[in-house]
Amino acid sequence: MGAVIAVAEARKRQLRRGAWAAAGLLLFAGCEDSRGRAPLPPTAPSAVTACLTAAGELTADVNNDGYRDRVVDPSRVGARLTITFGVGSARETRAGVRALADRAGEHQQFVRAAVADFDGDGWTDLVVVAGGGQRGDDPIDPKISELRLGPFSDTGRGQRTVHLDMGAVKDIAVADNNQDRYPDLLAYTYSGDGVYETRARLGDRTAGLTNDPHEYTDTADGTGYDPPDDFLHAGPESFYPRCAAGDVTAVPDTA
Ligand SMILES: [Ca+2]
Ligand SMILES: [Ca+2]
Repeated sequence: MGAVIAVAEARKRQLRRGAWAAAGLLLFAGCEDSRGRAPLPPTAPSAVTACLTAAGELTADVNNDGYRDRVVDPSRVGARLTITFGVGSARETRAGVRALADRAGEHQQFVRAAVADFDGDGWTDLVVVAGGGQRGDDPIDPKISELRLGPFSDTGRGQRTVHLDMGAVKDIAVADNNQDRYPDLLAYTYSGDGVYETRARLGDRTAGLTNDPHEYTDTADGTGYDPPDDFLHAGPESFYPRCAAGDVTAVPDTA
């Protein structure tokens, strides 16, 4: 009799586990549906030439849908990065840093984002850093510190996510730190005890951005809360040609 009860109990537990697993799958599928998926892996180079407008805005097809997208960041430190997807087309939509940080960045105190083709494959990549503010003497690492390799979606979902171990980052920007014409990432980082410093993470053909602390290049030490001059000279200008006359206005059919 005891053995029969034990078998019945085991069966019930099995059913409960199955029900939880099914619920989990449904929940996961729901998330993916509501936020969309990463764009399909590209099978050919982008038909849209990445270039800079006269106003210095980067335009490229970052989500590989054939439509030109425009990237601006008036803050120059990643705080107000905004991407307009499908500029001038019927499907034009806009996404700021919180939307690009996706679900994980939704409730964070601060979000920073920057774009560049860090791994040199021709597709624009996205860096997202998000978390709580710095309080007190000890640095607080961000909750999210990621490179999302492009093409990426309007919710910031890329082909692959690379975790970046950059410490307590506050601001980020793209720059050519080692003057090799390839984009690197500047990070304004809290070192603790009121001291901030600027570090560069170098662009890397394999990883996208180097993850080895020995590859850091300290560019300046600073105290206080204002990013140093390095950030004033950062931006996409070094890495892209000026747009030709027809580049920015040409969009595919808007059906
Ligand atoms: Ca696009
Ligand atoms: Ca890339």
